[in-house]
Amino acid sequence: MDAEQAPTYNYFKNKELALVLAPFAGGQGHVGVENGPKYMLQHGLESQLQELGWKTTIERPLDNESIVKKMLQDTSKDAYGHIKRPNLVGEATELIYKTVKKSLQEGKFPLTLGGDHSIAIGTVSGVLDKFPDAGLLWIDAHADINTLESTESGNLHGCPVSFLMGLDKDNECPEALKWVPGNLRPEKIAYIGLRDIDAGEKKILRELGIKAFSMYHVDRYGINNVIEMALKAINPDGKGPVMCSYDVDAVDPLFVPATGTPVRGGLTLREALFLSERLAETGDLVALDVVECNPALATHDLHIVDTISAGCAIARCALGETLI
Ligand SMILES: [Mn+2]
Repeated sequence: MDAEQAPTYNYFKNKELALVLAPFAGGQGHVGVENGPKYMLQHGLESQLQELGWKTTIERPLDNESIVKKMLQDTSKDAYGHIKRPNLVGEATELIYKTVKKSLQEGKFPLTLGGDHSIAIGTVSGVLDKFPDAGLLWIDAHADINTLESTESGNLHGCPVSFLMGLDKDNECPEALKWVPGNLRPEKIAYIGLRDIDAGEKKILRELGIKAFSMYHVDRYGINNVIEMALKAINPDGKGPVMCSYDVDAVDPLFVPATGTPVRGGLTLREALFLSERLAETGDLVALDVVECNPALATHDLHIVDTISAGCAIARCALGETLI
């Protein structure tokens, strides 16, 4: 293939990486998930990625006076009906969106470290801005597709996919979240790892025909067939860009105990890493999130080590680390 035909999105060739830190907890109720990025850096993630050949720069979109002030304030009044902290989430995700978009424009692969999963409202919107046809692989125990109407908890980390798809458009939407383009199409989404889905979410998944591989499918077909089917669905010719938003709660709590909404019966650590390894092998990956590591939820130190090292390994494998 000559240079002109080479896809312009092959970030694995240039190996420039923007480590986007998203220490954000406003999409859910547990304190501590904002420390995920700090712990992953302390674990040595940046130098590990450099050893894989990546040139790294660190981006801190939330080092912003207004958002820092808001994150420290009492947010109990930031509500929209029973929806919690819509203004905080809206402002933070817009900052993350701009950073991811800029990184891609500069030829850098954005690896965003959460923080809770609401940050994906920003990261996926940034990717779709650069690559409108990108496929989205959402690896998670949960579907995170509740609408403002269907969410029972009112926590926005359970709603990012519905915002990305613009499912709330007909309803009133909190002002601070109106920046979200909401142009993600159902045929461009595939889930892996699901096992705790609300009734309202099941209805949405079925009605929109979204490809969803639960743990049942992992057991039935094996992890290798599941990721091939998922990639085929969102990237049929195997030539388009793919983004992955990886919630560490997809992995069984035996391996990843320190996370906000653990659900038993999840991926083994090897299955989890295999997904990352396979994504790297395709060369089509253009962005990755690793979210929901919450060191504060560990009941002993080993839980922190297990969780953070799993999160870092998920990132490294997706960026080219191989066993041999
Ligand atoms: Mn999630």
